[in-house]
Amino acid sequence: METTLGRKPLVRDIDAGEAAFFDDNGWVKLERLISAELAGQLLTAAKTTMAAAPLAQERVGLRGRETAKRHSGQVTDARFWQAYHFAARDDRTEPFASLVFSNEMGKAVQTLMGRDVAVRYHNDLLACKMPEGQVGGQKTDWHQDLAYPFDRTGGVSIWIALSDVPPERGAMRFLSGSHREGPLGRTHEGDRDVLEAYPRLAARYPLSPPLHLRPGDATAHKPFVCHSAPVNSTDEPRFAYIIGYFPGDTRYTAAPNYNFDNLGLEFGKVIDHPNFPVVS
Ligand SMILES: O=C(O)CCC(=O)C(=O)O
Repeated sequence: METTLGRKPLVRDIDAGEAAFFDDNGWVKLERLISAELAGQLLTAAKTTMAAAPLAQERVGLRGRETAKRHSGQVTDARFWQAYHFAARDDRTEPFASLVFSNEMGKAVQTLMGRDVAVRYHNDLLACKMPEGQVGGQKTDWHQDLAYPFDRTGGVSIWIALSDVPPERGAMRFLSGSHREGPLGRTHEGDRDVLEAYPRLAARYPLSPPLHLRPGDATAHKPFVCHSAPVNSTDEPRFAYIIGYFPGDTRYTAAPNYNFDNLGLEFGKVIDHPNFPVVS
């Protein structure tokens, strides 16, 4: 696919130091993963897309991911951000689609996965954390990314700053190394977040430093690393684009999930469906 950026690489390579840091800590900051120019184009497209879409009346928290499909084409109130799903997969909006399905992104993710397996697209999401007090302006609770019908871990989430994201605009924090705990439950869907449910985590794993992400900077994280984000205490929205990938040999557990139900996937078989294309 061509973009207005022509044939320039859309995503830079991941170096060995970054891959090793990711493996140890469960997250890594990737400066200038994409160019500031591409981030600017994505920001313009994000603003246009979200301004044109109605705000769904129903609030959709993490629990509400199951209902997110009904909100396709709408902005949803996910409490800790305003969300717009699948700008790349369903709308094929550029330059989202070119970036998400690019071989270069696939290669970068494969380096982070550290396995010689195909990389499959999982999802893409615009996550606009609004200033505190507005719809979608709450803090992101401490959680792991657990709600998927995968028989294995090994996925990678790429979180790209489209606008300037200093710590006080809601940059993510991680408990470095906490991915080694394994699954700690879907605690963010109860009354307590994962840190409240497992207070020992705070003593066991160092809190990542406050991050300042400039447009085009990104973080990558593993599904089991505990992560959160503070409220956006500035008066500008925080625009992030989150893209998920999973290992191509992942088998289907048939756990209910709006994004996988009713696709004809078979329990125990490799997830192989046009909604989850191999990108590398
Ligand atoms: O952007 C945030 O506030 C949190 C993002 C997150 O939880 C994720 O990408 O898994």
